[in-house]
Amino acid sequence: MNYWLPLLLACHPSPSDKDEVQETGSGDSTTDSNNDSGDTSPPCQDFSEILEECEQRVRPIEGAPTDYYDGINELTENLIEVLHAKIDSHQSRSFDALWEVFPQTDARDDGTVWDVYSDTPGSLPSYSYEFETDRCGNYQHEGDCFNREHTWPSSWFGGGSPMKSDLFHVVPTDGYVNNRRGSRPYGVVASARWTSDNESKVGPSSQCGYTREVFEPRDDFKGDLARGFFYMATRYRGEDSQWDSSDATQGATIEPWAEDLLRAWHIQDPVDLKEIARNDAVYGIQGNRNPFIDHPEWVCVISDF
Ligand SMILES: [Ca+2]
Ligand SMILES: [Ca+2]
Repeated sequence: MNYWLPLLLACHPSPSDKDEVQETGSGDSTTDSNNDSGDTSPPCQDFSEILEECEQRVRPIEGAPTDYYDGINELTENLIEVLHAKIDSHQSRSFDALWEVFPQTDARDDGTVWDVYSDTPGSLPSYSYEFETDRCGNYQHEGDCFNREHTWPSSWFGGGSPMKSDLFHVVPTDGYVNNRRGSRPYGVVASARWTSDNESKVGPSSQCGYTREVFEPRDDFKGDLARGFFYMATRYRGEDSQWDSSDATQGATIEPWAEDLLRAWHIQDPVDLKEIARNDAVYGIQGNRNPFIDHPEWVCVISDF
């Protein structure tokens, strides 16, 4: 289906002549400026204002399934634990099988692959893929083929099952862009060192408290990817003893800077029809749901992923 996505406000500063933002040194995400020392670099990005608006701006979805969440609501004590128990023990497919199920979960209206690293909502993308014939394989350039992207990078969870093939975080994306992302955390790029055809970016982070390289997806998909992270933190909560840490995560928990970022993206890019359809499709395959697509308002209630 085609639909209009809301025009999203990009609220990050546009750096002019500096490639790198300055370290704040404090790691304090409430700092909103590092400009008091007389340098001319743009202020680092801070999300504290938008995060305060979570409950006002994130509204419940009309028509969300009720049977699945029987007895669970935003007043439920230990909501994240209760949701963990609800979505745990899903029916896992093999990693190989994902090639076969992607047409059910990630097809555009015209039957091509809906790749969030190349899609350009509202206009024709510069390339598109057929599910059967465009699987990677080798690639040298953007547009060569698609593969299976772990949006929560596999090195962060040790590559094991069932995480490796959990469709709530594995999506078909261009192989070359996937490779440029590597296992960088998602973030907001201060000054792009590389930009994909759909303006996904790689470069140093502009966020207060984190200045290393990040991958910034297109605005239209920031919320989608954030809700995938909230699913992962909930589904695998307490089952992460074999997981590695990363700059953005410790086991299945999300580090404060990354959690601020993902919560902001959740607010800025609300649940849309693409995600609702995908949640239903994955439910048909795995037997579990992403609660934060059905109930985005629950993200505001949970204090720590
Ligand atoms: Ca979106
Ligand atoms: Ca956390």
